[in-house]
Amino acid sequence: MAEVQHSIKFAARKSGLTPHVIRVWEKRYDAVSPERTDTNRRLYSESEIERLGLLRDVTQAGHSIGQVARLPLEKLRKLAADSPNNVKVEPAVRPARKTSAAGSFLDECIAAVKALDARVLEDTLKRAATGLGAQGLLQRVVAPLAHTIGEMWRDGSITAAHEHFASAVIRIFLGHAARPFAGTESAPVLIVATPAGQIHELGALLVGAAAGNLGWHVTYLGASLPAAEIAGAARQNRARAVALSLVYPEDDPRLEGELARLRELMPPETVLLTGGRAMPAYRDALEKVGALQIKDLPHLGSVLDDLRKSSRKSKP
Ligand code: B12
Repeated sequence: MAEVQHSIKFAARKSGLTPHVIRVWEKRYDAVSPERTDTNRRLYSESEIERLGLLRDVTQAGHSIGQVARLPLEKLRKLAADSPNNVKVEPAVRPARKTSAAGSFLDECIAAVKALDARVLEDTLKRAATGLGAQGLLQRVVAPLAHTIGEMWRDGSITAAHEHFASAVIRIFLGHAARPFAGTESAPVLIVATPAGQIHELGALLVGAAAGNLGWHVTYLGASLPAAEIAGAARQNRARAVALSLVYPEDDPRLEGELARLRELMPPETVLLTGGRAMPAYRDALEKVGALQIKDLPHLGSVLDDLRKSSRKSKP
């Protein structure tokens, strides 16, 4: 009996990919070879749909589509089963394209990334800062831009060079953008870093820029710092809080020890704040050290306000 064949819509729903990603993976990487109807519509077999789902899982776990697209089904199954993030995750959702000002700044940024045009990217970020204010720039343009770039790299619509380029421009821009936000001498101090093993830095930069804009005195330490260094900086600057960004990996066995050491070495009154896409994976370890788990930048704003109020009250 002939195998049942399905439409691209069905294949997308079952595999958790978008039809756009399926087409790109087919055209650029030969990931699948669907049959065609008389009217040239794609038709996918059950095994091709399984293949697409597995490709989604392994790319989500960190393999690039170029490396895995043509692997035989058996190998893909094994790779997915061995992958450290072997959990079904919800299909990635790209930020909805709005026709709002933020949406069009975001579109312009994406076009500049595709064109590798640093001048246009910087200029667009500057205009977004003026048009939307600092928090609007960070929450509605830079954060969704980082997510979109990650998705586009994963689905193969941009290359690693585009991703590196965008990260470099955003990093420099946020470094400069944070300066005019720097708080006064009497402002409470926030130390921002990522712990050892966490090299993704944009989340930490976003947090530093957001806190600086809210009047905090930010000491930005950068990425992948051992606990003793972070704690030393917290003691030296009498920090009210330390903010850590956790992005990738989600299964680093050393992180629990790093967090415990940090809590032990930091002044007891310094509050530990954490956020980032990998944060939920370390929930138990974070609870053990009493870290506040903050879901996004607006939430950070209200936590920082509360901390500020409570330090004012406790001052003689
Ligand atoms: C830039 C980038 C890189 C750059 C990093 C450069 C740098 N110096 O930072 C480079 C190119 C080096 C890189 C490398 C890799 N990357 Co990368 N990268 C990204 C990208 C595009 C942005 C990363 C980032 O900084 N995000 C941080 C912020 C912007 O996002 P967020 O965590 O959701 O945080 C939000 C909030 O939670 C909040 N927040 C963040 N931190 C904190 C902290 C506090 C205290 C608070 C309150 C809030 C807060 O701010 C954000 C705003 O909403 C992401 C895409 C993405 N969706 O994030 C992929 C991504 C993180 N990378 C990924 C992967 C797989 C890799 C590699 C393994 C690729 C490879 N095959 O080599 C390597 C890993 C390197 C390593 N050893 O860790 C995957 C991770 C998938 C997974 N399983 O989790 C992602 C998600 C891309 C994807 N869609 O697949 N990457």
